Amino acid sequence: MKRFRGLWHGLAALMLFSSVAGAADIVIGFLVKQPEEQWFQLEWKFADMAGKDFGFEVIKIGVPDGEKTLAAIDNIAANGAQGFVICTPDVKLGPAIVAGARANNLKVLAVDDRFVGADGKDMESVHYLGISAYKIGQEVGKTLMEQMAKRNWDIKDVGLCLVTFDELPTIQDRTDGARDMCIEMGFPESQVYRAPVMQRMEIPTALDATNTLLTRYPNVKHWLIAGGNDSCVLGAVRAMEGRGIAVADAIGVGINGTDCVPELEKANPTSFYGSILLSAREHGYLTSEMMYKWIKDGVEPPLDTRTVGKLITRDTFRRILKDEGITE
Ligand code: FCA
Repeated sequence: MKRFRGLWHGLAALMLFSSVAGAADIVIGFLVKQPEEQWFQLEWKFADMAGKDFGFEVIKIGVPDGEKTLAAIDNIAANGAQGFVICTPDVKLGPAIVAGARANNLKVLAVDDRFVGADGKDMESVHYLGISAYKIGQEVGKTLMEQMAKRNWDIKDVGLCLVTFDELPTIQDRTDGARDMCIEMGFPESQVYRAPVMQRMEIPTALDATNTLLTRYPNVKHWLIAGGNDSCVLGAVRAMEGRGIAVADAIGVGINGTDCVPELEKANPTSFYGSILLSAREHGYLTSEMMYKWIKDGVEPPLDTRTVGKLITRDTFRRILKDEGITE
């Protein structure tokens, strides 16, 4: 009897093992340009969740430049992947990424940042999931104008600081949307000032860009701040603090909603008013699920999927982030 039980346990273990091995029959890559950013950490977290739910393996690789991107594509193919989701470090790498995918017989889905072809146009034939960037920018602009209306600022003393990164179309659309909405709601166009960040959107690069701007416009008393993402706006907020601009004299609204959590958790409010929270779940989970079903069942994802965002502030972020599965 004892021997039978042992045999049975052995068989059960074997079955379990084969089902795990079977689960890894499908392997996908998930490559991101800035793995240190909370946004991308969350995309990975949700990709893993999809892998667990559907039974596929996710190989996660940070790809900060072109060389690492092309090496990662070869690497995941060598490790059995049949496709990958990617937020590229440079949209102009699009044609090279597509060539690398073809050479390795991999399917590719671009997330967040859409590939741009040699002709400078969006590569519309490459499947893409991104945000409704212009609309989300408009929400930033609307929030800034509504908050400004609550303060008794003389409009002639106000500047709109736009922390831009025009190299990336999804970012340009966001800052254009914010600017256009402010102007539409009555903000003087001549008081819109641009602070372009260099190379990468990070807090230090945004801080430097804003410092340059503040040096040029020392007479502005109050600031509205919009930018490509949370890091851009956080950098601007830090620059203003560094110049001694009072917390109440600036209003910043970010985009992502994931990289500003420590800021919103601070005991005392800063000028960072809130952020438009994007759906890391859809960008991580849904893209991975699409890739899995494409590989497994031949179900081709839609060519262009756009996601929306919602405002979070110090008052609401805890509840909303919990509902979205971002925090416990
Ligand atoms: C771009 C930005 C990220 C995030 C994403 C949706 O890739 O760099 O911070 O906003 O779009």
